[in-house]
Amino acid sequence: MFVGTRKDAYGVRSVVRLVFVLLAVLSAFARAETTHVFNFTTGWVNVNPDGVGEKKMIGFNGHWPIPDIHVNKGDRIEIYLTNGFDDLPTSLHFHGLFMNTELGNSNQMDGPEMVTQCPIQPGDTFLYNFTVPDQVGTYWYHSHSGAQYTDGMRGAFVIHDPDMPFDYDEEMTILVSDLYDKPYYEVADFFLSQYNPTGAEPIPRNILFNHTTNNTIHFDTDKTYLIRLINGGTFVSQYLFIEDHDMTIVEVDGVYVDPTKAKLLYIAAGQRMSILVKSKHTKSKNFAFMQIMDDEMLDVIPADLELNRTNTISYSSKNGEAKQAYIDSFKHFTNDFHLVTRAKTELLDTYDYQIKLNVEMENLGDGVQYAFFNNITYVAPKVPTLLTALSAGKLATNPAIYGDNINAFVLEYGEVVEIVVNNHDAGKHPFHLHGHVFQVVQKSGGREDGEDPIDYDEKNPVSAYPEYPVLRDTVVVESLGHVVLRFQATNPGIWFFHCHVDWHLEQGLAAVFIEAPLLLQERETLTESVLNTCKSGNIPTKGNAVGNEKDWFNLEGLPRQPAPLPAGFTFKGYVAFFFSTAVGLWGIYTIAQYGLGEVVPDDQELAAQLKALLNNK
Ligand SMILES: *[C@@H]1O[C@H](CO)[C@@H](O)[C@H](O)[C@H]1NC(C)=O
Ligand SMILES: *[C@@H]1O[C@H](CO)[C@@H](O)[C@H](O)[C@H]1NC(C)=O
Ligand SMILES: *[C@@H]1O[C@H](CO)[C@@H](O)[C@H](O)[C@H]1NC(C)=O
Ligand SMILES: *[C@@H]1O[C@H](CO)[C@@H](O)[C@H](O)[C@H]1NC(C)=O
Ligand SMILES: *[C@@H]1O[C@H](CO)[C@@H](O)[C@H](O)[C@H]1NC(C)=O
Ligand SMILES: *[C@@H]1O[C@H](CO)[C@@H](O)[C@H](O)[C@H]1NC(C)=O
Ligand SMILES: [Cu+2]
Repeated sequence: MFVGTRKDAYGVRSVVRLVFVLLAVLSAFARAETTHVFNFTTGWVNVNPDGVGEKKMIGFNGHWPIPDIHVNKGDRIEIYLTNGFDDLPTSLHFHGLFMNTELGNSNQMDGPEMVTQCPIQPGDTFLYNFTVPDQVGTYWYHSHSGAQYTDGMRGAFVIHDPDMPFDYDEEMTILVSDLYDKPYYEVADFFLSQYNPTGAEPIPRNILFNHTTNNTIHFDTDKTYLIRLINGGTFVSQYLFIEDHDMTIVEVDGVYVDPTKAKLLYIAAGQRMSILVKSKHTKSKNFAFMQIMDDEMLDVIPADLELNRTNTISYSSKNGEAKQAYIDSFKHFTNDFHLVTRAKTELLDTYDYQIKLNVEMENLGDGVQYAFFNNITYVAPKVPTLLTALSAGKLATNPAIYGDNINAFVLEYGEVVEIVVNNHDAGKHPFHLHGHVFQVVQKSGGREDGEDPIDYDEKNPVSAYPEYPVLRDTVVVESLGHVVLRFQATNPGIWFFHCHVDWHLEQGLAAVFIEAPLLLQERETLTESVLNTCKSGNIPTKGNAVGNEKDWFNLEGLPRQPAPLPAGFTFKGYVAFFFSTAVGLWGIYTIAQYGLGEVVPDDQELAAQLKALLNNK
């Protein structure tokens, strides 16, 4: 179950690392620390983000969008998050922040519910209290409770660098995203139901450019702008380009890279890229800042869906809004695999522990389509995994206590971990690791649906291992392709590894890394916030995955994935069966919208029935 290969010891590396850590601690203390205090209460706000119609979005203190957070390296952040919903849990994750437990931070500030904390219950307040001693650049923060951030609970989180190595005159931050018609819980409920047996991902009604459509940003002449771009969407990747302006990539996911000219950017959900852009010498024209959905990710493209959205770079309001600009080919986007880190961090040229994760999507016996790593779809345990680790004593290094439903992998302190993701699914997946950046040491291209997947073959890699691999926290594995990632396990903590297409996370596409749990036990003390929110939600704060403290290997009552489809019941048969019995008009209508037609193309009669139903509607 816990597939993995561990090689040898790592003694020398950890000594080197210790020296590095001491230096980092000293430099963190040398700087004056500012504390930023925020008091946020979640709640619904009626707004019209894209001009298509009013809908409820999740704001803070009655306002949407929620604010961007700007801090300096070394600062402290204290966020009091109050759950102002009537009946929904909430939480906050700070995407890309290490929460480095070696530098005085705590794993329990990371945010994913049932991984590092209990969900915050209505009326309760949780204090997120942490510093940013070891990172600079572009991050973001968002809810990590179900697909909650879909409704706008997402904002930029920028750590300014006193030693910024690139020259520029001004900077701006732009968060692109996608927007759905219905509230996230309704979208998720339908998506994960027998009414959606093909697992077709919900189609957004629009993509947004910094929380709206047809947005305008202002440029002065003869300036260099640093533009921080974040994809805070739930699903679609976006292509971005600026008409008649060169873009130079200087940062990905908080890591500086050698300046790299780009015509077209590709940013998947969870990823960030900062670019330098030189403005024009005259104000005679305004230019388009285009954003385009990666339509290969959509199962069907509704006729009224606008894939391309035009925003304006305005030099002068007299010039009006920019017209749509075009690009010859989507193939020309900059491949992040070829970016070179500015720090010239060398390739971790071997690994101590290899974790192979095969991605699959299948229907289980309840008719719902789930996503799997190695045949296991993540099902949240009854006790947050961090709380199990902290209460288990020496047993914390035994993956069995965390349950067989979460893809738990225990990492030893200091070892080099290699994650191999073989994608056996025809979709693209942006995989995100909490608590680390990883080196992307292999990244294959994709294949067409129906072709054989290209699995990683260590003896015959698809490309040379880069000398200075790109480091990032979210990487896209192409359709039926693979990625190979390496990092050193020097941040004790419970770190979630999951697809950042939040619908796929909802389908269970996740694993949990239990990194150096015994060291973590020495460092981590649970705060009142964690204990109170657990108590309020009647969630145990001790014990194995089901809260058993007496028999750590007794997992009776563990939430597990549904049973497989009955033998001999094929997927196609299931879909046909579903159609001949289903009567829910709404369900059928929505399925038709999502294009089930493609799955049962030869079943004329069903198609006719469906048409008739729709015409009668
Ligand atoms: C946060 O705001 C709420 C409501 O505005 C207020 O009741 C509470 O006292 C504030 N808490 C802090 C710590 O400022
Ligand atoms: C953007 O423009 C479209 C028409 O092209 C319009 O329908 C929509 O309301 C505009 N968006 C906003 C936020 O005004
Ligand atoms: C935040 O954590 C720091 C370090 O542990 C502590 O000194 C401070 O009191 C905490 N802030 C609050 C409001 O508890
Ligand atoms: C993007 O939106 C955030 C949040 O409202 C705002 O603070 C920021 O200034 C906006 N960026 C630009 C370039 O307007
Ligand atoms: C969207 O943009 C692409 C690339 O510029 C272009 O080929 C396509 O025609 C555009 N679609 C529409 C509907 O304008
Ligand atoms: C997943 O299940 C299939 C079929 O039951 C089996 O052949 C395969 O070995 C399993 N893979 C893993 C990694 O457990
Ligand atoms: Cu995915």
